[in-house]
Amino acid sequence: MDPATIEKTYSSARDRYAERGIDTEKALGRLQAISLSLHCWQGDDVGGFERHAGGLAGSGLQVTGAYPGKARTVDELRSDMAQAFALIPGRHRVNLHAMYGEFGEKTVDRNAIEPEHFRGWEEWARRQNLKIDFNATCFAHPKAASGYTLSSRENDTRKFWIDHVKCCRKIAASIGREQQTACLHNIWIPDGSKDVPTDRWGARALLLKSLDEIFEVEYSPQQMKDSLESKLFGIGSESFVVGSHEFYMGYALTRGKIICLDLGHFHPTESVADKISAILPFSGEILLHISRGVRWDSDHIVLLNDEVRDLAAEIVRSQALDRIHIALDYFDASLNRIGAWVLGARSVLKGLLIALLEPQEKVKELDPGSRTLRRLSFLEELKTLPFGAVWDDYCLRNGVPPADEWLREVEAYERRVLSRR
Ligand code: RNT
Ligand code: ZN
Repeated sequence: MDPATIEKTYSSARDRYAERGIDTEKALGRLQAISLSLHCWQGDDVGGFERHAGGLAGSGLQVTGAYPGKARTVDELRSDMAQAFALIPGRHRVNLHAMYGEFGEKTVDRNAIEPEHFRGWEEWARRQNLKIDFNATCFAHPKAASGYTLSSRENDTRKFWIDHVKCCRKIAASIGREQQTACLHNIWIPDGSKDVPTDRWGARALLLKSLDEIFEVEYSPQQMKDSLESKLFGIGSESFVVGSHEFYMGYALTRGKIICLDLGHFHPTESVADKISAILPFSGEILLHISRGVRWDSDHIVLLNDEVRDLAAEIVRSQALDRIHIALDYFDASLNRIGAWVLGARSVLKGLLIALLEPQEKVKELDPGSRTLRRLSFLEELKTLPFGAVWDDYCLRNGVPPADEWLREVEAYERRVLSRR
């Protein structure tokens, strides 16, 4: 598509929206201010760069597919991520996991990792004008093979993971200090039981104790913020997950921590969009892991589906863009991994654009039950407005390919770089 056509189409789209009282320029300005946190782990199937990588056994995570060209080194991963960022409009963040440190020839166990192991990432991020978020890696390790980490009954194992998370928070704070804006540190643990447990209380009491010990060390929220990610079940933890939604809700709200809601971590018909207005009155912020579960928490690439649209609409209607951190979380190894990042990120941004193109006052006025038919009709009408033309113009302004033209660049990169791996 040539720029002149995009601009022309945009200008007629702008008029269509204006007729409905919607200012497309304002919406684009707001979209420009949103940063997504792009998960590095899509680039190498949650592998990491440790010398003794543990594999995902016992983690409840499954990556399927064997598409060639995955990143094998930190340089390859950075190059792949830079390529992805070049095709996503806007300024975004990079989400790291502790297993992606640069440990050189040494074996550095998880309870000994230091800020220095992430300096390379910091330098790269600075050059790329990206901010960093961070995650403790409480899986893919022999000490996580039992399926229990922070709630392990074995004191040594529990202590090991407590120390690991303490190291990670220190790293996050150091990153935040360097980048002069908070680094979000998320904790997800696989802990749980495949079959009927008999002591749910015991495991949860241990998790509570471990978390309290971890958070004894305080950091400035200007440097780092903590979030806790709940889950309903995992492969191998079907009967019991220690860090369930209720557990972390209680914990986060009583300790002033952020709750992380992953779209794949709830009952399939449960709406994460609905949870926002239920949590924000009690909590300053929320972290979202945008994912797409197909029949289970399968971590498929995010698409612009109803779930994403509903979630984006709810974020915007809540006037909570500054209180909600949006991260992506999926891993598909069956296709070009850079394309997976780009497609997912662009889909989320499109969802947000659609939400920003909603006339807020007007839709609120239509909320009363007596106006249901008018409300539904209006929302249906909004769906047919030409948001694609606004999106393409946004891409143009951001110097990234419009429509599906980014695909050509992903394919060229595959021929030029990935196919040689
Ligand atoms: C697992 C959680 C968690 C992980 C990443 C790798 O079910 O969603 O967020 O996907 O930390
Ligand atoms: Zn997640």
